[in-house]
Amino acid sequence: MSLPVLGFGAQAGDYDNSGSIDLLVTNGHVDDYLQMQGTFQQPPQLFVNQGDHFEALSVQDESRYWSTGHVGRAMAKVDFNRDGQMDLILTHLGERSALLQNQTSSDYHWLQLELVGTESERDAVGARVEVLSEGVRDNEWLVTGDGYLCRNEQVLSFGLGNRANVTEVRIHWPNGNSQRFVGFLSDHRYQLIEGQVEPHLLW
Ligand SMILES: [Ca+2]
Ligand SMILES: [Ca+2]
Repeated sequence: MSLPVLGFGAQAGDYDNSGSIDLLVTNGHVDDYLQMQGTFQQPPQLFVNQGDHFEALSVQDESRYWSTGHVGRAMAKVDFNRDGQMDLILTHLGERSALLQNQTSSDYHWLQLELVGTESERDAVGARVEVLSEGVRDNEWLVTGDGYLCRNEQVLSFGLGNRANVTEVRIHWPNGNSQRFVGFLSDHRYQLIEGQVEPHLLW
């Protein structure tokens, strides 16, 4: 029987770059009532997208972070080590913040995009991005206000699964203009500047 949890920070993200977006949530109760007998601290959860349902995954790691209780609050996504896999920063009550390095063993491909507006506002918040790879079209919006008490790294990260060939990227900028970019290699991060023709390889 699983214990009830109270969720705070939550993120939708493709932790293994399979192309299916998963769910992550940090938990912890609001008050440390004596009668609650230890449920003030609760473990975080990862729910894996199985197509028609989500399944809780028991995450094993040396730190035992995922199998022990915390009073979790904010959860933000960042790829701090630039390996294409989404890492997490979490804050807690009564405990130092945590930086969790994603050590998932995965050969799936990915593409990361940073947008810079010129005619649109510089952060390009509100842009819609389409990535076409091997006949599959993925969509993402560049938004702000990403979660409880936090903001994600401002990058759009696409898990491509086994699709290594990116055909094109279409940006629908906030001011209504649309633009098409080509010439991408998967497993890299690019910067796309509104009005410029070529994508800029960052890493
Ligand atoms: Ca996934
Ligand atoms: Ca990473």
